[in-house]
Amino acid sequence: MIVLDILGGIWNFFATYVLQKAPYMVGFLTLLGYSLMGKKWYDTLAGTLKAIIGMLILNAGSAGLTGTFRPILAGLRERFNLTACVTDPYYGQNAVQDAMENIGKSFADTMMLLLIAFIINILLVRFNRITKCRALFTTGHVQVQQAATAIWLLIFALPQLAGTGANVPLPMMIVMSILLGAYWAVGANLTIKPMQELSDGAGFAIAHQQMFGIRLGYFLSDKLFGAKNGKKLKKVGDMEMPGFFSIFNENMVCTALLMTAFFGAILAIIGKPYFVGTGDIAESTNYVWWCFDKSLNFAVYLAILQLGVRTFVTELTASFQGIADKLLPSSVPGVDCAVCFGFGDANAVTFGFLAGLVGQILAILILIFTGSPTIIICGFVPVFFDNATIGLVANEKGGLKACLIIPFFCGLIQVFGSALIAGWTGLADFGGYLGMFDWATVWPGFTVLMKYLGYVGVGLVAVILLAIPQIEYRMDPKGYFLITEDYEAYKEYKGIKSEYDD
Ligand code: ASC
Repeated sequence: MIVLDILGGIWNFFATYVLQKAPYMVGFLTLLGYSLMGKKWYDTLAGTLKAIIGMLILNAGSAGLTGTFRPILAGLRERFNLTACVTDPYYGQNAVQDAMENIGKSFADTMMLLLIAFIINILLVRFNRITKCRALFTTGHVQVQQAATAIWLLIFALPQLAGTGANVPLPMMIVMSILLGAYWAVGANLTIKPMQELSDGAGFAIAHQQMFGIRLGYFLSDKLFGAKNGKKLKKVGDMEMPGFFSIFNENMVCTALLMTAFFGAILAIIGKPYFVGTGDIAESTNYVWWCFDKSLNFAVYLAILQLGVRTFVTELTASFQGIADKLLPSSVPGVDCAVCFGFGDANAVTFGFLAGLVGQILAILILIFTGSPTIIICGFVPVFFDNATIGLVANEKGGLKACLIIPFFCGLIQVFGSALIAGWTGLADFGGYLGMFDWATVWPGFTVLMKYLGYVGVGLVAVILLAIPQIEYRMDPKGYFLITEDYEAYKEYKGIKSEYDD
């Protein structure tokens, strides 16, 4: 009994403070990796601390962005008295909790679900000579949000599995863990190629909420806008701006100017009285200057975020070699999408975001003017993190045009997809939905299959997911594992010459 209690205590501690908290999860993996490599204890300690601190810095940047700009976008809802559903992972999680309580279900099993799904992810990677999955999900906060949303979608699609009691019954837990675990392994795996190319083989994948979106954006950018007949691609970073416009070449300046224009417009629409009412500013505050200050802070948080990436990425990927050598062959860690903001053309982050914002705003106007029963308000997290990431990848593959056009369409899809699924499953009534790309496309698709085909649908979803890495593998059996094992050899094999080699 005592042993069990102690084990339970350790597990609880691990689940609460490590598994769910990306910085400590990254630190734990770094510690494990360096220990497996037999590094000196003080190097291991230093590396682990750097990884944790880097990730904490990244979080500070990300939280600063979200904390500053989320209230502004959400303010649009208040200002126009809309009963609208906000697309935001945190709002979405709260909405699920409220919705669960409303039908008398408890949310307490989420941690168990997370653990089982994580183990499935590990197993899929461990046996990757068969499964072809090469990426381990490490972003705990995202996993919690996804587990919450997936639970609701499954209860909606398969009410017979949900039972009548307060707890989620075992069969439902099993179905969910398999689907989620497979989604994590397969989704993160899909981002390996785009990320290795973007970062010139830094050795990470994205474990976030737009993994299918990244691969789709990568694919379409290449097909529609990619360099053809040896012509050089015109990327965001290649733009030669004349005269005044040359100041846009500087990332911080570009971000500051564009954000001032965009947020200035939104803040002008919302108006000062709203923010005086919320207590954000005093009556005497100069509103124009306040807006200017907010907009400049966008560039500040972005710079912080990039510093965080630089601090931790090398430690994590270098130490992960130990894990890949000893425990999970040919694998890479899956990390927060913001990590890729440290690579590629920095301005592509800003352009992708703004193009996505235009798409989302257009989609919202269409919803309003067509009298849609569900109105969406774009939350900051999906519109920024999804579209900036996809824009960055699109720019790398298809240049400036792709960087603007692909995120624009993603913006439309994020809003329409979220409106459909949140309205249909009833989450819109609770005020929020996760709203990120995969959860506005892939998961609604899964929900349709399961709702109409029942258990056959569940099987189909699992088969579809697991087939994806198999297909990718068969398209390039020689390069598939080489790309994670030895990127230089992969480049040689592919005849890729990267700009970093000069
Ligand atoms: C999310 C989420 C966040 C952000 C962050 C981006 O989905 O919940 O807090 O994106 O992970 O860095």
